[in-house]
Amino acid sequence: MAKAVNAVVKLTELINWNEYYHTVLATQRVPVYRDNLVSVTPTFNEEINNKISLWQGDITKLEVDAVVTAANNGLLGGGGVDGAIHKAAGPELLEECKTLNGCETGDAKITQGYKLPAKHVIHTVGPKGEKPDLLKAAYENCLKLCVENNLKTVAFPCISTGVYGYPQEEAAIVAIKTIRSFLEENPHLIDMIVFTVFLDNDKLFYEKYLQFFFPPK
Ligand code: AR6
Repeated sequence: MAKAVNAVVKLTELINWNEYYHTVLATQRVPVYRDNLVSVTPTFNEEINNKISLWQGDITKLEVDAVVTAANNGLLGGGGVDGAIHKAAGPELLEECKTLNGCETGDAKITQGYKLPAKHVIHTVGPKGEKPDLLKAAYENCLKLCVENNLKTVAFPCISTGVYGYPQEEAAIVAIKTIRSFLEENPHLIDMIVFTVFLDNDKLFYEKYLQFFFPPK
């Protein structure tokens, strides 16, 4: 039977990065050509690899503690992933956003999830164009909010890579590298981080760089 279009996607339906590598990528592993990514090559860490997932789809469908949205400084709605999240969450989300007094670039704020399957929405504002420090700060501040609010599962979209024009490949590197550092420093604070990709080429970039920053066995 075909799945309903509005079906909620539970985390139990997703596979973690270890499984993804050994099944989906089994016959089509992508070599990483760039050797200037970090001074030290990351090592295999099974616990950390089990805490991340690469998933292609509509983030509004995910049943997680928090979904991250890529908003603008006003936090009053927009297009892209933010438009989709506001549409799916319903008008109460905008009402709560009006009380937040906007958000600085690189910072993040939290609200309820309303009609979304996700309990909360974390609103972050990524940089316009390639500004790695601000993009890194956006990911870090979202994770900080997760920790402060005891949220254990979170899904990120590819922040800044749509309307804000951050080059997709460079943004994937920053996102993955930042999450690897966070999980290494805080191995027990988060249970699952979902890298949610919407576009096919983002999926390829994430497959490529996850292999480098989260090397499987
Ligand atoms: N689920 C997952 N990812 C999505 C979805 C979705 N439903 N829809 C789009 N994406 P963008 P930005 C991907 O433009 O570049 C807004 O108007 C999309 O393919 O949403 O940070 C805000 O109000 C891309 O990979 O965010 C701001 O003004 C990624 O989400 C501005 O856009 C981010 O693209 C923010 O621009």
